[in-house]
Amino acid sequence: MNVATLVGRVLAELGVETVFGVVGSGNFHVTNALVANGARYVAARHEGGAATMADAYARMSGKVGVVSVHQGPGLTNAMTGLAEAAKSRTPLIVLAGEATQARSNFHIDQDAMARAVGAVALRVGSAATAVEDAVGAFRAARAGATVLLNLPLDVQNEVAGEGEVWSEVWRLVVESARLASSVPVVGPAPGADAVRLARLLEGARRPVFVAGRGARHAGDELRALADRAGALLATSAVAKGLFRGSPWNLDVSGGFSSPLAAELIAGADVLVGWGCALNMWTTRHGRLIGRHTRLVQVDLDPAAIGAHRPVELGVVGDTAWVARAVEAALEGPPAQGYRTPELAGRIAAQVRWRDVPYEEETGEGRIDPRTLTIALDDLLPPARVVATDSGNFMGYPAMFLDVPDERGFCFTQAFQSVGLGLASAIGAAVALPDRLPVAALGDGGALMGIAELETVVRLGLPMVIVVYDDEAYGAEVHHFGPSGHPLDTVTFPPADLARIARGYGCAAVTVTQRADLDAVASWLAGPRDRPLLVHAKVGGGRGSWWLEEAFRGH
Ligand SMILES: Cc1ncc(C[n+]2csc(CCOP(=O)(O)OP(=O)(O)O)c2C)c(N)n1
Ligand SMILES: [Mg+2]
Repeated sequence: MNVATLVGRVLAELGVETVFGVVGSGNFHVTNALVANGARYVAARHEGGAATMADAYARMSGKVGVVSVHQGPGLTNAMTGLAEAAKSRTPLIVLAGEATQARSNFHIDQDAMARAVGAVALRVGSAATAVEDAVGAFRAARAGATVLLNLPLDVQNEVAGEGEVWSEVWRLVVESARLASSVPVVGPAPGADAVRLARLLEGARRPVFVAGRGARHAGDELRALADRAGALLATSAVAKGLFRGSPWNLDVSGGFSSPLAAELIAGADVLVGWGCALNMWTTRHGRLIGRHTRLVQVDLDPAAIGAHRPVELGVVGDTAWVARAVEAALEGPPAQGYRTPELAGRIAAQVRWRDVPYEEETGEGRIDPRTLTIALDDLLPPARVVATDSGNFMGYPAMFLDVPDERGFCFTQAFQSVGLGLASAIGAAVALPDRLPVAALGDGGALMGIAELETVVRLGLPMVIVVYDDEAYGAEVHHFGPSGHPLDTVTFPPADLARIARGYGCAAVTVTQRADLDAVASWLAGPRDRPLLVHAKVGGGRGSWWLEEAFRGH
């Protein structure tokens, strides 16, 4: 067995079930070894797509994502997806061939590439260390790193011993399997800080919890604690869906908040961020935090406490564990807190965006994106996973599409790259085969990532791809247009996206008014044997109201 084969086998033994990639000579053996040992290989058409699929897969499955690429250009093509994964601390391993000879056409400084985007660069050093190196990469990923595991071409071909190597593998496998189990990682004991938080909550009249990525596993614990403390529940965008079904759910805190949600979050007297950075997005640059709101942050990472804004109290520890500790420390009967009967009625009637009245702007061959999205929300089955691309349109799916839980929304937006949405939806679909995958894209992002449409068709994914087509980079149009700048660089002639999609093997419909969505209902009725692309010609007259917020962040 050579080293490449050994590394693939070790990763399969560690529980890697799915690997995304584009195979060339430098990652051929490692990928085949994964497959030979039971992993599913998903061929992407571009490494940027492969990396994003693996990222989305990891987020939605809770498992380590693995992407396999050729040395040099295979890795450079993957970089945007890797930057997104690293910024989101997605547990991900990139298996990349590595040309160590400086004169090779494929040679680049791969370590520097990885470091530049916040990934950790590791290497399989020799046949003697191959098992340890592979396990080390898996463990680093498991702990929340995006890891580049370089596979130098000469080392790949070394012969790896069998006997003693395998006993070492099994020892490490058992150890790592423990790490990989679904038990949340536990940080230092919260102790006195948890008690302080309990006292703060006991004194609170209007507590609000905002849960972020670091609390996606802690929904039950946070609901239980919120019930005791009388708190309202919200999430950052990446944790959307976590509190679905609770009558006290305000949905997303930040630019996507409905007017009522924003009012109630800003009205909190104690606001606790759970595994949530409390960054400019989640707080609308601080405007969702009232002048007298006492701010608390709970995070596994001590460096995250107060990183974006000063907090009165920081509690270091796993969010589920801290929530349980705080609940145990609470004294007295459950408090009413923010949860008045009057407020329950207002939340039920007004907290959803679709219940906020608007003046419809459908006409002249273009559908209002709000009307479109609300209609889709009614048509699409609840068991869905929604992935969005970036752009002006992005707020519509984020605000008007309901999702069943925290695995219903795949938001690969830490790097704010356009073009990742379709691949995100593929990774999410592979992770959650029992749900209807929905990709929400702008025309710009759709055309940037369109190579993966063939992947959707080839995999037979029953995906609904909604393209909000304004024939423009709408984000730029709405940002620069009002000041009178020329917009020729950011506007495009019409493209027949439905026809393009049919060329890839999709079913497709062009939508300019509500009635055109009947075709979506027919597709949903079955057999759903090919994906459906909904080419929605949306009105481009106005920027979405959250966009202004986005540009403040530049
Ligand atoms: C890779 C990348 N290139 C460029 C940008 C800048 N940018 C932000 S939004 C946007 C427009 C996207 O257009 P589209 O997908 O049609 O969405 P729209 O804004 O029109 O709704 C661009 C080019 C970016 N964020 N990422
Ligand atoms: Mg557009």
